Amino acid sequence: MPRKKIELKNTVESLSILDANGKVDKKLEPKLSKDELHSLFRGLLLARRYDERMLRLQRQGRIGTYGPALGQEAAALGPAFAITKDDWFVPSFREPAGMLWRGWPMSRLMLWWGGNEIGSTPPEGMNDLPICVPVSSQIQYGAGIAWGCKLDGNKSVALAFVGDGGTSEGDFHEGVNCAAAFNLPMVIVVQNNQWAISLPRRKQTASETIAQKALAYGINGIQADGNDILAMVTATREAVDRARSGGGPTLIEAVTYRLGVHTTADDPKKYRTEEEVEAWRAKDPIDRFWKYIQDKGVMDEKARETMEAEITAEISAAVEETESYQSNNTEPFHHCFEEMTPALRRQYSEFQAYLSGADNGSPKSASSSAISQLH
Ligand SMILES: Cc1ncc(C[n+]2csc(CCOP(=O)(O)OP(=O)(O)O)c2C)c(N)n1
Ligand SMILES: [Mg+2]
Repeated sequence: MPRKKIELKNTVESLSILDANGKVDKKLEPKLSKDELHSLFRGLLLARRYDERMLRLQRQGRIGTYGPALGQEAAALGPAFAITKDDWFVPSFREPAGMLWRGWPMSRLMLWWGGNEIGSTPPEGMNDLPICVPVSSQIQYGAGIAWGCKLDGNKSVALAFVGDGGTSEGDFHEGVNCAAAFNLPMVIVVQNNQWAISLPRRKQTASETIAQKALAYGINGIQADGNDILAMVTATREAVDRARSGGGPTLIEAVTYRLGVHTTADDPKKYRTEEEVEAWRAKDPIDRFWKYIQDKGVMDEKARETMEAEITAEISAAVEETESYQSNNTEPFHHCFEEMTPALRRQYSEFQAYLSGADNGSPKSASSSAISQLH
């Protein structure tokens, strides 16, 4: 038996199209119309300004905990852009850019972060799952949905997101292995933002890249610059085409960085340096795309000012809508099951008795503003 190199049929590449200075690699530049470039920029900016506003709302005590996605906008928006309405969008918690793109009302995302179940209701007609915090559960959901799509023969693809930390979970392995073994129409985007709370990427896995894990599963993998929206659109388009035409799943490692706190309950100064953050700030996904679209004549400073003003107004209207939402405190009972289970029905009537004060506990108002109810 000779000793020889095993040639694997799948490959792992790395892809970068727009560099940190906004300079494009002409050979790799995807074909996008001016309208598409304009709306992609708006999607990035909307997500950035939403994120900034959410952080302020939290600091003012007007929402609960918030997990910012600052710096990761392109890694979420590029993939969302590359799928259709009939494809499935399975987010974790750092994809507001993708969710807003898919039509989630901003006020609903705000309600979610305020702890209200209404925030888990997907936009009408969209195949979307809500924000989901259990790390790596998204890969199980995505594989299950992709399996359903394959059995139905409906040509839809499931796009699921997970973090670098999530790749160490059993759920990740089971989900990707299932998708690979059953050749399911699934695209897995790992947002490698270099940290899992305080654990750095280098301690997360001994693998040189996360993308190469694809090889062991027998699927294609690609490492894309996650701060380069053109690379993310291209990588996802290729993966979606492959999945839709029966070529199975793809693992996309989006190399990005969490510029902000893990959540508002975290202080990153305790575990990482300001120099590291600054080095990544120089690779900001929005700044480089802005240079690119200016060079292409898509937008100028004046058009951006108008866009900024529109976005500010849109966000303020969403805050107002969120804060005027009248909670009746019973949403969690209605949003888990199509029909309440007997145990839940019993708890529901006990809770109603509590709200009316009939149980001799502390009577509570059932109709103050949404935000005050959400803590
Ligand atoms: C199953 C599970 N275990 C632990 C947690 C607590 N937790 C929330 S986020 C997080 C780190 C996740 O890191 P990563 O996957 O890199 O995603 P990131 O937060 O960087 O986006 C942990 C441990 C959780 N939400 N779910
Ligand atoms: Mg991470």
